[in-house]
Amino acid sequence: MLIKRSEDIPSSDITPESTYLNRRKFIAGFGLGGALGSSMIRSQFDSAKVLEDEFSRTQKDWSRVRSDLDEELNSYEDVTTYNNFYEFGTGKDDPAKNSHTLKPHPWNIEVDGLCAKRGTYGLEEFIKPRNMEDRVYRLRCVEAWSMVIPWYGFSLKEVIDWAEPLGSARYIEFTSLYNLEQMPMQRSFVLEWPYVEGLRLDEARHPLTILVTGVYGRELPNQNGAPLRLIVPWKYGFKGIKSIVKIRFTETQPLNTWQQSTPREYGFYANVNPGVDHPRWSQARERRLGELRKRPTLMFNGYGEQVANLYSGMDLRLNF
Ligand SMILES: Nc1nc2c(c(=O)[nH]1)N[C@H]1C(S)=C(S)[C@@H](COP(=O)(O)O)O[C@H]1N2
Ligand SMILES: [Mo]
Repeated sequence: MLIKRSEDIPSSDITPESTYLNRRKFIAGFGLGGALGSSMIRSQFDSAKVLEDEFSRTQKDWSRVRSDLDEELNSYEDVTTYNNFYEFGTGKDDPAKNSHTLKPHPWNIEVDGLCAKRGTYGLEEFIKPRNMEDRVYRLRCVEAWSMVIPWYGFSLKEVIDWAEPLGSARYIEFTSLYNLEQMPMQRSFVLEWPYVEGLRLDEARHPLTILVTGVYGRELPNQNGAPLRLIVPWKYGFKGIKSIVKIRFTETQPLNTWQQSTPREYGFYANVNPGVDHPRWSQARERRLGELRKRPTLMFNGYGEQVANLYSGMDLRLNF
């Protein structure tokens, strides 16, 4: 991959607004150390020039993609310090604090179920043949906050076409890592582990659905679901399962973790829908991180033109 490991870069300095001035501060910051160990500082210092070049390249790219969506990006800081990843705690700042125990390399992906390519694949061979792209998508959490994030990944459709699902396959199921050493909080029973998600095969094949390996032009930090996670931009954030170890093609609808845990509150579809309230709060408005005033939530998170046809004829009150 072209991109830098995220831990090589102090997150506080990576924002879309980073200017020449910020970049200088960023380089000067290498001398400060902070919480970093000395070997880390040395390796950062050695690669400072490389990073500066990389940094100016990505800045250019971000201004282009940003104008495509016409919305301000959330900062790298927001994206990597305000997270949901219950394997590392239920607080928004827990994943950034606790996910250092996750080891995203080496990593294997198991492909299973109703398809021709069943087997276990190393992450590299699973990812390398795909068309990697930068894509800016909104992420809307069911808890009524949202962000705009520059992801780096590839269409899930590429994997599906490669895997050759059988005619009987109608759904795809994803499973996160279950590992008590890397995810010690899986000893507690906040949710059933491992975390599981699912999509109907036509949703999974939609060009907006991506598997993500990076964010902000850099390798996905552990707290965001390294080394591989799902993003389905018209659905609530909980569909975006992190640290995926298994993909399985099925005939029957997978039971996703949140539906299993609280079926009254979380369904299989989880389409962003301002007209269907969560039983304990409204879904009509959302707070974009960094903004004070709430904004109205858009049907399908603003992607209705592209995805509404997937649900024609369905009652989205029943299928929430
Ligand atoms: N394995 C796993 N995946 C997960 C979660 C989780 O707790 N465990 N939380 C989900 C929820 S509720 C949201 S909103 C998004 C948050 O993604 P982010 O932290 O990268 O913004 O991850 C989703 N994927
Ligand atoms: Mo969420």
